[in-house]
Amino acid sequence: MEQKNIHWFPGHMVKALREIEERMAVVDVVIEICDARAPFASRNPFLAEIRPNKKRLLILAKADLADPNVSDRWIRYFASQGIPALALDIKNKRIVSILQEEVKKLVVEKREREIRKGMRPQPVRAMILGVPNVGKSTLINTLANRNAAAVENRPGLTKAQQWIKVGSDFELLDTPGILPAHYEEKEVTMRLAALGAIKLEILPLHEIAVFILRFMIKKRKQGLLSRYELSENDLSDIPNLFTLIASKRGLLTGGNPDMDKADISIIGDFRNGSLGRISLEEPTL
Ligand SMILES: Nc1nc2c(ncn2[C@@H]2O[C@H](COP(=O)(O)OP(=O)(O)OP(=O)(O)O)[C@@H](O)[C@H]2O)c(=O)[nH]1
Ligand SMILES: [Mg+2]
Repeated sequence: MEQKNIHWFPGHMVKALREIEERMAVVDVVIEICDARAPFASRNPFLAEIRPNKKRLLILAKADLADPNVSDRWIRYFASQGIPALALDIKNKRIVSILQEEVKKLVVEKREREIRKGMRPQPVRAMILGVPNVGKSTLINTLANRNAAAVENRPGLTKAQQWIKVGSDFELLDTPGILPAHYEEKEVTMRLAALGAIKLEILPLHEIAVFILRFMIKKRKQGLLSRYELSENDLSDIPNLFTLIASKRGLLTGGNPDMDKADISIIGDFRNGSLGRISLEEPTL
C-alpha cells in the first residue's frame, strides 16, 4: 500500500476540543459515540483524556452494519475495562427507552443530591461526542423524536455546539465531530476513511477501495464473490479485479471500465452494507 499520509486541517478541531472541555463542567453525562465496525479507530484518544472522571456511556453506532457477533465481543471487552457500552442502530426509534434507562443509571447520585437538597429533579444534561459522521446528530434526533439537528452522510456537517431539549427530562448537547490531526498507524486512517469519518475531498479514493477489497479477500471473501458475481480466480490480481468489477457493474466511460467510478462504487457498497455486515476490528477478548 502506498505510504502517502492523509492530512486534514486540525484548526477547528483544536477549537472544538477547547469548547468541549469548557462545556464538560456543566454536563452530567458524556455520551461518546464510536462506529461499531471499528470501535478502536473511531474513538478519539483526546476525548478519553478530558475529565476522565465524568460519567460516560459509549455507544457503538451503526451496529446494523457491523458483524453482530463481533459487536457482542466489543461490548464484553468494554465492560471488562469498566466502560458501559451499547451496540445500536441509532436510527431505530426502539432504542429510545434502552438509552433513557442506561442514562438514568448514570445519574442516580445526581438525583440523590437533588432529593437531599429538596429540589425537583432537574433535566439530565448530556454531551454527545465522537468523530465526524458517526451519528451524533442522528442520536439526538432519535431521542428527541424530531429533526432537531442536521443529519447528512458526510463528515463535518455539524459546525457548532447546540443544546437540544428532549421533553422535560433531557438536555442534549450536539457537538462537531473531532479527529486527531493525524494517526501514527496508516491502517487506522484507512479504517476511518472507509467508514466515512474523513472528508472525501482529501482522500486517495483508490487506496481506500484497495484497502476494502484486500480486507474482504482476507476476511469476507464470500461477500465479495456474491456481490460482484466473481469467482475465486478473479481475486488473485487486484488491478484486474477493479476492471472486472467496473465491467460487471456497468461502470464504463466511452465503453471502457472506469476505475474512478469503480473506486466510488466499492467504497459506497462497503459503507451502506451491500458487501455484508462487516467489522474492520475485533477485540482481543
Ligand atoms: N445504518 C446506520 N446509519 C446511521 C446510524 N447512525 C447514523 N447513521 C447515518 O450516518 C450519517 C451521519 O449521521 P450524522 O448524525 O449526521 O453524524 P454526525 O456524527 O452528527 O456527523 P458530523 O456532524 O459531521 O460530525 C447519516 O447518513 C445517518 O443516517 C446507524 O446506527 N446506522
Ligand atoms: Mg452532526
